[in-house]
Amino acid sequence: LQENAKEEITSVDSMENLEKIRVKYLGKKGELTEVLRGMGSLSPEERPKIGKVANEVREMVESLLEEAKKAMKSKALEQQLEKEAIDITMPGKDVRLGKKHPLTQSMDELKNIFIGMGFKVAEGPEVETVYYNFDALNAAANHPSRDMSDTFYINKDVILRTQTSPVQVRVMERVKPPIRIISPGRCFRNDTPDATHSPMFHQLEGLVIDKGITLADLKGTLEVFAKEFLGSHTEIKFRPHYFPFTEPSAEVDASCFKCGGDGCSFCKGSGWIELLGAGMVHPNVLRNCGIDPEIYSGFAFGMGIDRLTMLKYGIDDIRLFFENDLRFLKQF
Ligand code: FA5
Repeated sequence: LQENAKEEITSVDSMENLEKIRVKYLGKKGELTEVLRGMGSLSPEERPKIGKVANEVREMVESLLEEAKKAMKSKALEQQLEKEAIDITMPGKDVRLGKKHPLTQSMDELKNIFIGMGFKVAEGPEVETVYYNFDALNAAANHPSRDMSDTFYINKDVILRTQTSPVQVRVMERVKPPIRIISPGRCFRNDTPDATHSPMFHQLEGLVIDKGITLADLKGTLEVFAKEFLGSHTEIKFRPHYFPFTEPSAEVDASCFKCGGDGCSFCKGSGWIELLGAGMVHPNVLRNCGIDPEIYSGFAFGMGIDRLTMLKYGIDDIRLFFENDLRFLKQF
């Protein structure tokens, strides 16, 4: 019986069959159980001898079963591990890293340049009132930029801001001079999209108010900005201009760093590129904000971030920024 059991157990091939063997020998009607049950009919002398042998056989069969069970379990585990093994020598899949949008990169860079000069960053709402966007900025009641064809009106008093200049007013109303802030953000104009116009674009406003601020301070600040953003060989020049909220006002051009002044598609052969609008804050604007123009003076400037970024990277169409074409975005 022991020999048979041993042979069957060692050649078993599944848990199910192992269980069958256990039942066959040790189950209620098992062969060994029968033997143990038959002990009653044995003589008192035979009983302990046979009993001892039968118990030994039972222990033996039990331990064989246990061993076989263990072996089968570890074999199954091994097979599973082999099946699910990972070949760590295989080359990995590319992890594609996301990047900041080129406009966000420009904005970060611009912020760093001005923060380095002691400016703080201020924010204002994109949905703005006519008062902050036009009236407080000294824009005449019939100024053409107020027209529906230039400005998106929500209602007669509320618009999408056409410039970041209203943030100047909001800051001056709230903060006593000295003031030194920049304000980057989105602006909206009812412009037909083309290579250099988008109905949604980005500006960065700058404002400095203190005692004794002059045009020379404006010039020095913008020179540092232009050299840092476009390259140390960059020069700037001021052209007289008109803005309702500055007096005097200027448009500021940079020497065309793309061609070193020889003329190229960016400066159309002139050697200069328009960068931004700027000027000394108009006394009326200071008064509108409760600042005495007899005591304080200041300058302001506003630049188009989209156009500056186009210039810096040689991008020839503003619409590329907003089409989310990865082939374009991946290059920055
Ligand atoms: C202004 O908006 C003035 N607020 C700037 C200013 C601030 C002057 C402080 C003086 C003192 P302007 O309308 O020129 O100025 O616009 C400034 C810049 O915004 C332009 O040079 C251009 O780069 C950008 N811009 C204007 N309209 C669009 C548009 N539709 N798409 C892309 N960029 C635009």
